[in-house]
Amino acid sequence: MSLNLGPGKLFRTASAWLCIGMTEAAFAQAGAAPGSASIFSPASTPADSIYHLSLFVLAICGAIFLAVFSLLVYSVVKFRRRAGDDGREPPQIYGSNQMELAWTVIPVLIVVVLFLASARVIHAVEDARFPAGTTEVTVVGHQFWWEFQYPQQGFIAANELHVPVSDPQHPTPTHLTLLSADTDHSFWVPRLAGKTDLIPNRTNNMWIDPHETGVYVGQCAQYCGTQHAKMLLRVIVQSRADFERWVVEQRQPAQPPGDSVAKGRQVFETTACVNCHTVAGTNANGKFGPDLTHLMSRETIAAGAALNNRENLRQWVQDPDSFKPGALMPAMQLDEHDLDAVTDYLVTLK
Ligand code: HEC
Ligand SMILES: [Cu+2]
Repeated sequence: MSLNLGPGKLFRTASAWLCIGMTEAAFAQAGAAPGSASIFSPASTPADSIYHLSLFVLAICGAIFLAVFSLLVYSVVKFRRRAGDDGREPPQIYGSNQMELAWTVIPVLIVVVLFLASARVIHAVEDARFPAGTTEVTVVGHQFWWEFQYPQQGFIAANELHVPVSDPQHPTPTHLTLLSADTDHSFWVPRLAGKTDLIPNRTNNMWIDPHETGVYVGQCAQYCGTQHAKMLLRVIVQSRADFERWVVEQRQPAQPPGDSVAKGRQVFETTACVNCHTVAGTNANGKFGPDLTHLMSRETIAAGAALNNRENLRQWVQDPDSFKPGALMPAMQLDEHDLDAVTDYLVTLK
């Protein structure tokens, strides 16, 4: 048997494992070019505070490790067994007040320092005040996708959270209210903030103020069922103008589709799709699955499990399990003709 592991492959395997939460690997699998998910490149105030706190804690722990490890190595080497030892026990020391005091007081001081440093960051992040113009988004965790409600603007999106960029001089943060429709989830975009859980019958909060435009990837960080690992999320940070443009588009009801897709629309509206999905401006007003009004404005479907294109949409409707085994959308058992028609209709939902 030959083990085919060149150094390049070993390195790639090791770095893939190092990817925080494997999010990057999961996105790479879906074929969508991911941004970084590294906690070491914060791009928003809460993530930045946490990053600096971690460096501080790491430095203190590193110093403790070095001190203890050097003493250990020193003792092991210095007092090792040598040829010609007489085999007697060394002198035993009992009740040294100095030693007892030293190893009680120093650790207590270290813990107090770590506690105060952490409390400061928790206070700064949790008790932040929000300037006028803060964007409000209510995030609802579902098995296994994200619902994003924009109450100020009055529309609902899914899986890809759009927010305006925030200039550190004049911050325009986004405040997130976190709810859950079923079980525990956790909202985590490593470059933007720490994790916060979404818990049924409880309201949690967090905020982000991304300093640069771009795509930030994250995922559900709390095991919530079989497809938890494919409950990915993307935050699309846009300039104020681009964000406003996106909001205007999202607020529109679905464009009335042309006659060419009338058949597909009819299939959609006369099957169970409408019980689970909303398409604004039609009789489809289900809430169990993602809002499809502007389906085609998303780059991925099924919470990042696949790229959003015609082929994947068709396959998704035919058999969601082929992307996400255990996803809560049933295979709809449409015949080939209806499947094509409904896919034609879906791709008009711009
Ligand atoms: C029992 C409820 C249910 C029915 C019926 C249903 N869906 Fe879904 N659908 C879901 C759920 C739940 C998801 C999210 C799955 C996930 O990402 O884990 C979903 C996801 C989707 C998506 C991907 C949306 C996105 O942005 O990620 C599309 C497209 C879709 N459904 C189309 C349809 C069509 C077309 C029909 C009818 C032929 C249909 N669905 C019937 C529940 C349903
Ligand atoms: Cu989850």
